[in-house]
Amino acid sequence: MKTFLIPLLATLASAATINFDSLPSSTNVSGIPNNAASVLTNQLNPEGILFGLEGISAGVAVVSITTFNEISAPNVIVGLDAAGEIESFASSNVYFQFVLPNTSIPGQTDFLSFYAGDDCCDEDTFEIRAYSFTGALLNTQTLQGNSWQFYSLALPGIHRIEVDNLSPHNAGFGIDDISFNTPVSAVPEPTAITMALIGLSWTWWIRKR
Ligand SMILES: [Ca+2]
Ligand SMILES: [Ca+2]
Ligand SMILES: [Ca+2]
Repeated sequence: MKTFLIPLLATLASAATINFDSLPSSTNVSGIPNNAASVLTNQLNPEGILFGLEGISAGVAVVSITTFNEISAPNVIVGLDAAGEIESFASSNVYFQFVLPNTSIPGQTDFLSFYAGDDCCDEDTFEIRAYSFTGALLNTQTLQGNSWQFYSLALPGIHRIEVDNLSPHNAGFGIDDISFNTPVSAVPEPTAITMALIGLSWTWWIRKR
């Protein structure tokens, strides 16, 4: 019974939360991260998430900065620019996208949530945009406040996220506790395409007769 149940359960989508707390971190929040191992690009590929955007962002850095009062301590992530630097005091935009876990096949999820901001000192404003695999804009949310802002989106086909920092570029923000349902392939199944083609040729053949 057990051996039957496990594969069955494994096929159901489950939400994973990434809190970044056991990962190597940097302690600076401007310039090149002071621990190269803190830079994340494809290291969380087994979870189905990649950070950065080609030509725009070299990924994110895991940082430990106590003044942010992390959602989960001690770490949050901050954005990197194209050159791999953190713009003035944790101000770079954050980009990430989903893949089918353990592959480079583009993925999509139907549920995502995370916290953005910091619980300190200033007001932060974000425009958070969600895109489909084909690049269609699925959803835009503007979040603003002095403390951590909670973002949540339940929608089929979420492939890529942009967290656009609209605050003055010294206000600083982190992202923490990213949760999402296990990504599935965003690319149409080759078998589905083949079946559709077979169906079309069959119709054409019947009509020709
Ligand atoms: Ca954390
Ligand atoms: Ca704040
Ligand atoms: Ca801030």
